Amino acid sequence: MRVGVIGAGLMGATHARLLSGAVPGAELVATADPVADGVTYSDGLELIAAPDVEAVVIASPVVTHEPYTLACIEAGKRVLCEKPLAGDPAACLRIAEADTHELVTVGFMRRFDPDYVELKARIEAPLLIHCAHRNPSVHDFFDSEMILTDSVVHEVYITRWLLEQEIVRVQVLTPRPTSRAREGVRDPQLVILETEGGQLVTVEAFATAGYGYDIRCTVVGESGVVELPVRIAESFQERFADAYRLELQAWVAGEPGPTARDGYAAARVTEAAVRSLHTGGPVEVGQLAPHLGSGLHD
Ligand code: ISE
Repeated sequence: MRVGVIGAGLMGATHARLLSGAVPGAELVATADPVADGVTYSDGLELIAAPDVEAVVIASPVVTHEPYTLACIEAGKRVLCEKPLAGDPAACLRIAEADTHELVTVGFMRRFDPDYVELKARIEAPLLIHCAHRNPSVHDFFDSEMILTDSVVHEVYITRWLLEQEIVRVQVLTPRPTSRAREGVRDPQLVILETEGGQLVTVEAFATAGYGYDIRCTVVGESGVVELPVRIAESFQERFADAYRLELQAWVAGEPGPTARDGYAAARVTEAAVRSLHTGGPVEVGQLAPHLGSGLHD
């Protein structure tokens, strides 16, 4: 598959490197970025239109995800779009509605992580999940809302995948901020998700934990507890190196992955979480667009 990568930042560079050798059947044929040196195109739309580009990876800023994803759908090209799928649920819905041929995959790579795959296989009659999402540090532009929309969105996706349940209610509580948090940023945060089946999920999100990148997940079931092994890394690229490679391999091989509907469902939950962050109370997620179907069991 001849792939073009839009965005030459951290994730674009990671995908481009993997596509140039680590992914059987893939060939990196073009890159695009408005400011980086050494790219094929400055405009992502030109890359999407290029006849030698069969499929596209979008790893550019979130505001560009909707126009680029829609252009790929229009051109009939498969696309792997980094998370979050778009900046708000309405944009995600427009993409999901346009994606009638299921050309869109969203970069929720954790479901390809071998530890999460094993965890899912061992879950029986789950009642509760406890998650922690700790980053050593984040960029200066990371604010309280991004902790939800950029970081916790992974737990939202992965708990829907682990439990095969939609999330119906969310509440965000915040302790006093760490002294490492930027002025006005609520870090850490405690997010409580409730599923349609009555399970509860807690997520401690700590964007400036300092000591390392540390992802935990403990599933409490009726007859036992299963959890991810503890693997403290320096960065998410290190912790999820296998997941990023396996995600691309699955995508190139045409295997199922996170869909545009998953991106839309996750955005609905993080939007509700942002509202809860500001009010402190629980917020209902509301019904997802029924015409998109369920899609929880892919
Ligand atoms: C980052 O954008 C990612 O996607 C990482 O997987 C996540 O752990 C981190 O919190 C995000 O900022």
